[in-house]
Amino acid sequence: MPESPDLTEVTPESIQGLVQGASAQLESIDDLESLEKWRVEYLGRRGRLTGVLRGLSQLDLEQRRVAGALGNQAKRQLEEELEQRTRKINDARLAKSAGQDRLDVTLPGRLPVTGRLHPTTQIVREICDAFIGMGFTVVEGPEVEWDHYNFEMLNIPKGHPARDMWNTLWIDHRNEAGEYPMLLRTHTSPMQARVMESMQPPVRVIIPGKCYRYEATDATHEWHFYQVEGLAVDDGITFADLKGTLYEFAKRLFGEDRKVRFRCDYFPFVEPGVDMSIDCFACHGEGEGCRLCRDSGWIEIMGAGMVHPKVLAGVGYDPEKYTGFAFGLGPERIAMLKYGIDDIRLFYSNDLRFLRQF
Ligand code: FA5
Repeated sequence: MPESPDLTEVTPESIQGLVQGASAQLESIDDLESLEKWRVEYLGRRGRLTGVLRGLSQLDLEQRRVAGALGNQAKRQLEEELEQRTRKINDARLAKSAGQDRLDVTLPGRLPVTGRLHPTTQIVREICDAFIGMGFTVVEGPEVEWDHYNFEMLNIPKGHPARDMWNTLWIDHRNEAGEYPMLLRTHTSPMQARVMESMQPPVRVIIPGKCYRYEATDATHEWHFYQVEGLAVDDGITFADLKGTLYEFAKRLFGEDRKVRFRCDYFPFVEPGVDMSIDCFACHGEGEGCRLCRDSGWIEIMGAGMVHPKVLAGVGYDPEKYTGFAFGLGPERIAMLKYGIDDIRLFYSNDLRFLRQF
């Protein structure tokens, strides 16, 4: 607590002495906390100089006049010195922290880590865009499917040898007849029947989605992979429409000067059935030891055909009136061709070094 002033000592000299002592003390202060203590001691409500000024009233008139003027001048001086000292301490603090946390505005910025679309998603979208541009609509369907749609509606009854074309993962659930009616769909073709059951021609849809097969994996086979199915049904659709549409697709995805080749193939739900190949864009049929086409000059990219009349009849369409074409392709295999990826297992092994390249 500051001492009370002894008013018998309030002389010009004592005021000057008080100011000198206060100034000297102020000079040695270099933190804000001590500065506040100093302010309270001299200039606070009960501070030493404030006490002197308050006590002046007890002096006689002449003494009061002289001491009063000196006292007020002392107060102004100390307040000014306090302000200067405060500024000095603040500047020093700022300079110190600027030195410690120096901000180098010339450093290059740090990019935030952003995610990206999986390469399969990218290629599926690219494939869909090519068909959307030709008037197709995207439809999706269930991955857990009934035997009814995966096989029977596609002209593959129970016991049909063609079931062996699709090694199936069955759901562990028996019906009353002791059969397993549910499975993980082995292809996107079951959506053909589902779509046709839900609408009347004209039909023009593509169905991207995941499929599952009970298969050993190797460089070109995964046990889960994507397919993109296509279906067009209307009055008067011919094999020429199938060829034209798929030729246009090949050009949109692999370049204007692509050639396509159709060869007979068998799928129970199309008649005639074909596989479609594109000419090898790596060696143009002239390579020796070509990784892509194995020197055949052709790369197979999908199965296709004219929708079987039994499939049309099965969903209640009149096969005498309507015809259509369907196709099914594997996007991972397309991405492998397009980007030179030599092992399909890379897509789903979650190696960021692979995924970051797309
Ligand atoms: C089918 O699945 C037929 N549903 C395609 C079809 C649709 C034919 C409509 C006619 C009309 P396939 O089993 O060949 O056909 O498979 C089609 C494509 O799926 C293949 O060309 C391949 O790209 C891809 N595929 C098949 N099995 C695998 C697998 N294990 N791993 C990766 N991709 C596969």
